[in-house]
Amino acid sequence: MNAIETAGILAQFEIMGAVREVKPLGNGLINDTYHVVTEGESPDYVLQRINNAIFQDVELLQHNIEVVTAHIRRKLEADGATDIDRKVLRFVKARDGKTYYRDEGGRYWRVMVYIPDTVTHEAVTPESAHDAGKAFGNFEKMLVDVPEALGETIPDFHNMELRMRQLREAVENDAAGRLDEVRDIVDELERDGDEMCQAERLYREGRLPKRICHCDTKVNNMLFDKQGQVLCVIDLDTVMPSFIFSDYGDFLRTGANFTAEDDPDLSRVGFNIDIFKAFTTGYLESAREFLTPVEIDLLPYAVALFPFMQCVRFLADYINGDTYYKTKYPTHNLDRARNQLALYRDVRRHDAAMAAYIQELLNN
Ligand code: GN1
Ligand code: MG
Repeated sequence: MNAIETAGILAQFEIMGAVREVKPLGNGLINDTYHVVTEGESPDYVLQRINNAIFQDVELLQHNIEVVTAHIRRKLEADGATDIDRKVLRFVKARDGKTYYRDEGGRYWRVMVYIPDTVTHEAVTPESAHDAGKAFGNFEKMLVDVPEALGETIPDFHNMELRMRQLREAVENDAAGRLDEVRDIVDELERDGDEMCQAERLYREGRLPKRICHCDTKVNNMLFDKQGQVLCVIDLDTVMPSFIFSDYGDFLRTGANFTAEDDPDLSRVGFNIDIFKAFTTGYLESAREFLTPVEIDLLPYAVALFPFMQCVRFLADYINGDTYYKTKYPTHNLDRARNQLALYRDVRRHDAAMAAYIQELLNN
């Protein structure tokens, strides 16, 4: 993006101070993000292009984010918190009063105030896993009484029944002629599919709530201060109503795998119970006071659900001929699917150990 272009976009927002420099920020895969450095005492800003191919309803997306950040801000104020502008994001209004701007090319932009002197982590350690569990649990806790209904920024994002239907459709069509090669995986997924869809059934029976969740709980979606204290949770595009399993289970899917989700060497795939313990300890420190007994009982299910769901999604994409996920080589999605299946199996071997650990935490 050139300087004239950015200047034109920034001019649409009520920012203070003269812009000195605009440079790329972070390593997000979805949106384009820039750090806007200003002269003198004015705050710096973050400029983001919202990927509206993935988030198709930007109005709804920004509405969710406005409601959530305003609610968190009120909670922090009521608690007498200090440094509130470092603990919740602040979005800058565009000239028309909205928190986003659509340019002539149909691209969507938003601006937030940059929080200086922060640190992010890429690697999950027992310590950062504990802090992440506590931070994401606290995020959910602050949002249990959001006064307005929020929408799903990606409809049915973590709906396991939908993901099974998509797999069955892929199998039916066999668009890329790859089905024969993956029959054994499809059969294994079908064997456990019903069990993995229990959250949707419990929801229909009124026994499981949806709450406002983050739905992208990675360790790099938290900001820490220079002393190592968690400041806030960021990357709020997927904040939407979901089962709390989304936040709890998806963190462990990546954080507690001994290797990357696309490692083709399955001997390296496995469930790291130490990360599970640290994350669960932190999560329950902040979340146990609002979770229902059904939600708590199903935490081990949530740990299994996410590698299972991700296997279904990768495999369906492989059968469809790689239309959703970016791939680097022809069997990339297949390697990912096998990796997630291996993780799923290993998680299931820890069902009893996970339940026992959670019980131990509740007894203390
Ligand atoms: C996608 O792009 P990334 O890594 O943030 C996907 C997640 C998957 C993940 C698997 C919108 O997220 O749901 O878990 O890939 N996001 C979307 O690597 O589909
Ligand atoms: Mg991110």
